[in-house]
Amino acid sequence: MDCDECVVQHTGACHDRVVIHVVGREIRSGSCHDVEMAVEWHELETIGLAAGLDAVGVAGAEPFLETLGDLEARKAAGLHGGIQFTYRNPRRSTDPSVTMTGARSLVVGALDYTRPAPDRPSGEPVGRVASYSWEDYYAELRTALDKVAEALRGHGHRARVVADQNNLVDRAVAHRAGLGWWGKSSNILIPGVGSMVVLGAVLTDAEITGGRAEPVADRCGTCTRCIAACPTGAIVAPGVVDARRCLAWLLQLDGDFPVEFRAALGDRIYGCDDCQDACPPNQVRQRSPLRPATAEAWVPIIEMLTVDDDSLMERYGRWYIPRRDPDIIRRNALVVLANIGDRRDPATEAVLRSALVHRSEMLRSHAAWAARQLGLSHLAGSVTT
Ligand code: B12
Ligand code: SF4
Ligand code: SF4
Repeated sequence: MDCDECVVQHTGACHDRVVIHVVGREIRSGSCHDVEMAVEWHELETIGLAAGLDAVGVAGAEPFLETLGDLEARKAAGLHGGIQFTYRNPRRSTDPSVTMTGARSLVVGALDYTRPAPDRPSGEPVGRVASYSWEDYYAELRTALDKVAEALRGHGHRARVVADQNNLVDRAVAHRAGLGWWGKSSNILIPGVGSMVVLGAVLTDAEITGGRAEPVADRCGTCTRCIAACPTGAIVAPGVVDARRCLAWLLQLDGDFPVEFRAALGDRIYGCDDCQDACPPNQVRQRSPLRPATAEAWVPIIEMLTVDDDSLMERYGRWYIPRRDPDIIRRNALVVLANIGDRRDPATEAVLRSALVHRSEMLRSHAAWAARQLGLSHLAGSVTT
């Protein structure tokens, strides 16, 4: 379809936009000049904040070349530790136009998940869940970004929400949009909010007027608390995490949990907050969180090792679990039990006995390690660790 008013025959972007807009808005005339081309930033910002986002920003959708270089260099150096996600296809993850042809802008949203930490339940071994997983904050984030996307579509543009997926480097987008700075922990910190935010974006072919901000300058200064606080020394240089040592990744790794990091895991059953808990800007927020506390901060380890696959996945299925294999959750639970269990507790002994004869060789060997750690070597017998 051609535009009635343009002097030249339509090719390229103008032609594409006319077709899209005519379809999207049912414009009767064939003129691209009927179409509202640019969208005002203020409108999108108002919608995003009203939908519950704690910060919104806008950035151009040009490729993230520095991050492409970092992904490739870290992958080549092995620092990705086998992670796929954005490392599987770095070019796709760093070039928004691969996900949406003609992408021009990115509207970035951050949702603050700082909540007061619920007390650890007493009386039974419990695993600690990292605060970004106490609730499904990504669902909340996507719902809010959907509102922004709807508004863009209402203006006749294409819009697609991308949050914590493999096709966009979320931190780089937030950094370009001037939402925050890159901390030495490698997390993005938003001034006045901190790093305990989940990040996502709306990709759109719309031109957005206004709202562009300069990147936020570094505010870490001489602080190095996150580096010192990491239990495994995974922050190998400012802003660089070696995933092979990061507990958050090791909990998501397929296969055996590396023996050398099992003790350092402590009671963590999903994710790790140490580098963020140590961070002074986060502590300010943690002392006066804006939202009430919720439930899923602690999970019962014995129960995890007792219930069937369906019950386990029903309760923890929203976690990232390799191959959706419930035995990975049990594997992690056995390492936690080894670290915090009470050898005199009959329930602990019972779950170890049962795991030692499990059909999974991985679980048998983790159970043997746990038994030995707890001083119950006699249970392990000849099962190898
Ligand atoms: C892979 C991944 C992981 C991996 C690897 C983490 C990593 N640092 O790469 C693992 C599983 C370990 C992980 C853990 C966590 N993750 Co994660 N993860 C991702 C994922 C899927 C991709 C990240 C990526 O591409 N990294 C690539 C590398 C190259 O980027 P980078 O690490 O940010 O490196 C930058 C800096 O080094 C900076 N840089 C370069 N030179 C220098 C020099 C200096 C001095 C400094 C300071 C910086 C700097 O440039 C690099 C980018 O070009 C994103 C989601 C997404 N699609 O983007 C979420 C994401 C990054 N994770 C997130 C979260 C919440 C976490 C955890 C806090 C969860 C938890 N509590 O357990 C931890 C934090 C661990 C940590 N310290 O990073 C959030 C981060 C929010 C934020 N405020 O930054 C994201 C954005 C998910 C989301 N959409 O909300 N994660
Ligand atoms: S998430 Fe935990 S293990 Fe990973 S870098 Fe931070 S403190 Fe270290
Ligand atoms: S702990 Fe200090 S160095 Fe690390 S991210 Fe926070 S402010 Fe920056």
